[in-house]
Amino acid sequence: MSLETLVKEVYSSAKENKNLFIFESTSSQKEANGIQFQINYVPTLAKKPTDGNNEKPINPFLNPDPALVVKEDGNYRILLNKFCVVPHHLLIITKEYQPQTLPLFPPDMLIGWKTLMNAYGPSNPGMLFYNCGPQSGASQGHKHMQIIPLVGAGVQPPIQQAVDNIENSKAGEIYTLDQLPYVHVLTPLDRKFMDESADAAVEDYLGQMFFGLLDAMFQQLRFLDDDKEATNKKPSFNFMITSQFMLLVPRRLEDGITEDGIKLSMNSLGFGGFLLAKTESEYKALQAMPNLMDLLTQVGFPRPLNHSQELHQE
Ligand code: B4P
Repeated sequence: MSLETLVKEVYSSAKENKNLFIFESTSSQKEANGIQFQINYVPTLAKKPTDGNNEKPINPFLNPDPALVVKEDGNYRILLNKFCVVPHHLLIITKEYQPQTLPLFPPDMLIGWKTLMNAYGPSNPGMLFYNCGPQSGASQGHKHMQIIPLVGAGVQPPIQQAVDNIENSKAGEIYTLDQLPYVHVLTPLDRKFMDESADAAVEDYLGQMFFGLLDAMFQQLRFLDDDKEATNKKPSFNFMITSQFMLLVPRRLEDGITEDGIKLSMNSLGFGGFLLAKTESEYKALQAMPNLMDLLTQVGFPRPLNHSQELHQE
């Protein structure tokens, strides 16, 4: 059975048997620096069940609910997100405990890529993201990547609108985008090479691209001399990969504060162009922000303006 069919079947049965929570959302768009951000308003998420104030929080990924397991694959499990806003939201978790503070390694990247390419059908790849480290917006400490579908053939996340502005973009080169005022590094991917290559070559390629980006990210952080304390902390970053590109954004803080003084936790999805509001005041505060980029810049590292050109390409 194809992974796409398996995802649909396990999701339908988990939904029918109430093994997962589905949170209804409404969304609106708001433009910032030429990108149409999507603001998802999910009021019922504020009432999401928790495991109380346990001194030792339960690790939900060590013995996950079998009703949510889509597939066992070597050292990994592909699992449905128990608390989903977007149907068919998947997690790829390591079977054995590994900390979420580790970077992704080539085998993580390979299963991530293959799942991304097949979970929703080859013409509908989704977006994979990884919230790494204490300031990244992650709530679970057991290593997990996440994949959400992007509904509609060929659909890309809002951030693609900025990626499309790179002139003569070349796979494997590292870029920073003028529209993004926070430190980030991005590389377009050679999907044709990956479609036509054996797993071992794809794994090598993805590993090289990821570690190349990670190096470039640390290089950019070394340019910043105004926040040594933050850069010396355990590194946190948000990572995403689509069928087109990889993006890394280093994180300084978990929460941003809106003009109205409302605290909002941000994860990788924010940098892909998807923002989340759990209360009406959060939703209104996001809509009222003069520039949503300010929120992302607060939780990332402001980018020094005079470096924008010299870091443009490698
Ligand atoms: P983390 O990396 O640790 O954290 P997160 O995605 O930021 O979600 P968080 O858990 O902080 O929840 P939040 O209220 O912000 O990921 C852990 C993942 O494991 C989450 O997806 C979680 O739901 C899932 N999980 C926890 N316990 C589980 C279990 N027992 N079995 C299976 N899965 C389990 O956000 C709530 C939901 O909204 C999350 O799914 C989040 O990914 C999603 N979301 C966040 N921003 C969004 C946006 N802009 N648009 C749509 N959805 C969004």
